[in-house]
Amino acid sequence: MRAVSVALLTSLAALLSTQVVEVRCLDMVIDNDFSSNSVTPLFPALANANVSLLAVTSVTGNTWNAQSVGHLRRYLQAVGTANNSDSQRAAQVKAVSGANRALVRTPDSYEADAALTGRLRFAGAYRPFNATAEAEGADPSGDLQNNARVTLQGQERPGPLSGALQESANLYAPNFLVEKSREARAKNATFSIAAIGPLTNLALAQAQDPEFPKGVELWYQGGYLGTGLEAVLSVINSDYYVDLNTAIDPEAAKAVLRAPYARIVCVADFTSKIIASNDTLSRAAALSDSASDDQRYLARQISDPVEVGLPAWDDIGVALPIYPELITKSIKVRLDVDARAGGPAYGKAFAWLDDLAPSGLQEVEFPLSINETRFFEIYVSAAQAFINPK
Ligand SMILES: [Ca+2]
Repeated sequence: MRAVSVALLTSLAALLSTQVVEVRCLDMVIDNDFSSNSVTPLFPALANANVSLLAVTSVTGNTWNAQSVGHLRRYLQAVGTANNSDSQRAAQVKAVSGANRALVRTPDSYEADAALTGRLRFAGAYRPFNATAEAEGADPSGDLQNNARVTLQGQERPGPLSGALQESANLYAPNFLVEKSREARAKNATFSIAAIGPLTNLALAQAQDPEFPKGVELWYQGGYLGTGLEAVLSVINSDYYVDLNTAIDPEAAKAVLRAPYARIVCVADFTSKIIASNDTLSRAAALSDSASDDQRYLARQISDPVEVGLPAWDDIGVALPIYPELITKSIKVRLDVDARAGGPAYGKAFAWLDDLAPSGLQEVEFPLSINETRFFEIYVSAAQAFINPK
């Protein structure tokens, strides 16, 4: 009997120690083109104590980088104010400014190519300059020469920078990423980048240090393969089924997706089908009676967005590296981006099975579906950690 008990205890201890080892500790950077109402992708990373968020980096995409990093700083200030461990961890996160423009594409080249390449329903920073909208606080677009302008007004404006935000104010994202990869490689480790904007910062990091990709697990919200048909099925689809991050900077996307990252996952087409229900949004944005101004501000990002009903593209792009078990079906492909300007394939991704692919392409994991119920549970509880903190 005693021998059995000892064996049982030993195997229990082994089981427990295995479980301890299996708690994921993830070093992570989120790289994004922040615009209005884009705080929610930060929540799952900030709310999970097993995620070490090394920084959040900014890039040009939906708007110019200067405006994007302004939004980011405001979001990080709002999440860092509650007196609990999640908020204290969030207050330590760096905001790092990145590339001001794509490698090659500009608003002018986008317009000049449109007769051959076609148009984007939403063209982000490549939309024409709109002085009236910008005077009212809208995200800047067009006028590349003056891309450092910031139009944030009222509650959208970040306050004076202090702490981690001040310390990181003069960092530059490509340099920062190169350094983090060097540090990881020196420990024979990797860190994860949730790249939920154009890949310009990563392409610039690679140009600085060809070894950079080897220290990085890349999770890219882009590389859509099925847009050809989906985008013509309805007007809404022509907005939702666009590989915008790739289209904004096709040359960067091609360079990055061909580079030897430790892992590449393209979080693409399926995300455009995943849209939070009104019930999910109201649970995520629920406030207590004693909510602070910052908590009310964060709740409005969800409950009163500039545009309603958008897919959870970026939220999924950040959640999957933290919770890869959400993926229910995935394939492996060899993927490339067409970066030849002046034709309909410019900025579009293509893929092949291994044995049929052109040479020089990386293997890419391509999830096709996730556990949406569980994803939205994480979405709600992560938002509530900052909107209705305990
Ligand atoms: Ca984005």
